[in-house]
Amino acid sequence: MVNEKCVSKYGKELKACTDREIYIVLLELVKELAQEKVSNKGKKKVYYVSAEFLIGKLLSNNMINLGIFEDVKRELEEVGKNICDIEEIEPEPSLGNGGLGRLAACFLDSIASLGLNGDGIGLNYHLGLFKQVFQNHLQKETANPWMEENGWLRKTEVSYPVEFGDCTVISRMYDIDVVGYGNRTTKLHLFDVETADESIVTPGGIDFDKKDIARNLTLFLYPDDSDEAGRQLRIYQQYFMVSNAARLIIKECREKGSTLHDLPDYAVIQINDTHPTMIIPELIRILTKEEGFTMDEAVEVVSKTCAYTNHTILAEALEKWPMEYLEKVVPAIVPIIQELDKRVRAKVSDESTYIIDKENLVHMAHIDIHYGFSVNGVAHLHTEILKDSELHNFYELYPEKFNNKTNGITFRRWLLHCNEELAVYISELIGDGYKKNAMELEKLTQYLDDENVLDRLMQIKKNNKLRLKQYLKATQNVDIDENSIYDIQVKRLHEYKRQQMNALYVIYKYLEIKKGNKPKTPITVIFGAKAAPAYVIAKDIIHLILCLQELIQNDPEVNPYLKVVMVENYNVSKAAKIIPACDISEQISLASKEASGTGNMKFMLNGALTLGTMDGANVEIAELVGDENIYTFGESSQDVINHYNNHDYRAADYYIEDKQIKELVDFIISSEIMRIGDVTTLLRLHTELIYKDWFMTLLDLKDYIRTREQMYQDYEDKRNWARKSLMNIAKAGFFSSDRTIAEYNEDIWKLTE
Ligand code: 26V
Repeated sequence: MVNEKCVSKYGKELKACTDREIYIVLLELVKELAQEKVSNKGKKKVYYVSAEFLIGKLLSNNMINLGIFEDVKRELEEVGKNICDIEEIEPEPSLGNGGLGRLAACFLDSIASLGLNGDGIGLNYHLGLFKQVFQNHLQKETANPWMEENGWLRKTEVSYPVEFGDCTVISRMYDIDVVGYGNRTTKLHLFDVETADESIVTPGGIDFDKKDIARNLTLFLYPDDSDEAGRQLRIYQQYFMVSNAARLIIKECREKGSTLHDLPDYAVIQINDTHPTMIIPELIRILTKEEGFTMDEAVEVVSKTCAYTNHTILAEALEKWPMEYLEKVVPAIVPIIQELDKRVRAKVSDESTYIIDKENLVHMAHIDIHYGFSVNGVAHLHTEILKDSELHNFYELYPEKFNNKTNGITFRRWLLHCNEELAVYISELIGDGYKKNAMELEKLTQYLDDENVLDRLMQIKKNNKLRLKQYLKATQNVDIDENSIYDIQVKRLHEYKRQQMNALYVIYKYLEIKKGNKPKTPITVIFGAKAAPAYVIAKDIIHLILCLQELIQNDPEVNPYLKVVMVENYNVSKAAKIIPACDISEQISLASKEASGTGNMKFMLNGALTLGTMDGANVEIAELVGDENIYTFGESSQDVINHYNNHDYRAADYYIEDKQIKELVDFIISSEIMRIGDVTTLLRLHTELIYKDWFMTLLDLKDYIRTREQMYQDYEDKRNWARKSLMNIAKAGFFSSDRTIAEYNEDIWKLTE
């Protein structure tokens, strides 16, 4: 199959082709095959509108879903080529930041795999999220160009003018085919401006003229918003996305025979977090200004079409835009937003639910909740917190709108592709059925006491650890020991995720080893995280971790027993190499703060044991695997919420009253670390931890250390550890995004065919 293509494209046999040539041939082959697949052409369609789609590399995943991966791999092997080398050629699209964007990508895979009628709509950021490099133990951001002449994007005929207050730009839609597992596809529509210009970015950095909208609009995901121009640019981006989305949706529905008065029979719009919220006033604007609707009619139709997903309770992440920004950037929808606010005021007395507040800030989530028909959280606990506290006043108004959809992940990418050896072995044990029906993984529980199976499982883990070791050697020139415990925390950097608590544990262990208390099995602590460019404390935490990495690396007394590795530029491709190799999955957010987490599910599916707080989906993992197969610690979400309400957490009390805590925190400014790192940065972090510590690191530190120590001790009983690992794999079926999407469809979208 591949050989023929090589001959016809390059006039030479597969074995004579370079890896790049093979990559291009495979890309074209997959694109052809994808186009032959059918999309669901049902009457009603879901439009998943999202500022992020963290799709990752597509080649191998698409080949798996097309059912040609094995054949291609074999054909390459026969002439001495390796599919992994070909995979390395593909650039990773960097169209997302973290969980929210990766979730959107998993959802597209599941929508296609379940044969549902649904497309994604987003933006085509030329430089995506920044690329992270480490310099002098600090994060530095550079541009991350990922588009190539030969790529997945297909230019379409679709193009619209988008009017802002001070300019009009012309859009262009590009499509990526999303291949499902089976014979269906859907599309990811990415809008771009024709005038985007990468040359306005400073070489080697991420600075650009934030006011040159026609050129900068689709350059970066999350441009720095620490100044006014940056914040306004986000509004330009968001409106550009939803204006195009609204046009496309109306066009498609009309083509199918909709009068638009029956729009909810043809379309359901899932608003992924608040970034696409302006689609509500924009649709109302179009219907009233161009389609002859009365305001009442337009409001009713749009409210029955839009559904909102909330992904965070962090106050600083809930978008509120100053009215004056909207007046400048998107004046056309301002009267609509004012009208929507007026209608809320006419029927509701509770000021906390108003759209426009006393300071003239527009609360985007409030638009979604009043004028959408569904509000969902992303894990059971998260939804309960929304109902009980964060959105309680809205819940009282509209209890029927609230529902939970616990997140999921696609097993095609996060097991079949990233851990082929395990997937093949699972098939050997329980057949292939689990690939379509993930709940069949439960059949693995019959092997819980089968020593051969447990040994094989540990051997597969070891092989994955070896592969990661080789990868880190090749990419970062670090040596890790495949016989050590791989203890891993990879996710965006945020204080609530508490990478700093993990770092304090590393300090603890370092000091213990210095005292002569050596661990039985050496420990490798792996971090991977990007910090938002303007988030100072997050960058300080990266600095501390990089300093610890160096300190330990250069200390011969400690380095045989402990190693710290911070993986540079953590992304989807790196995740696929890291996760299968993990023994211990760090999910240590401050309880109540992590809406769900999805990394926790990926690690579990690949046989890692969770060390976590009772937060987000960890709670559901704990319920599924049982107490003996997970390690939980820390105060409960209710306790934490009480601390916030009572203002009774003072980090300084923990620091002053507990000698051990003081010793660990003070090590941040010890001469050992200060010699390696930057004094100002380290002092700032030290002060922050003692006098602010908004996310209560010190609250759970002792319990964390205790639980982590227990885990290392339990690791020594290899068989029992393997048993726990098997139990985690067996119970992971619930977290398939196929299940999540089936629930969205059942309860919210109600697609008829
Ligand atoms: C965004 C930002 C942006 C500016 C800086 C501070 C900040 C803090 C948090 C956020 C979160 C944005 C929403 C988000 O990504 N939520 C994640 O969604 C995942 C999918 O539902 C979920 O698994 C994660 O728990 C949740 O954090």
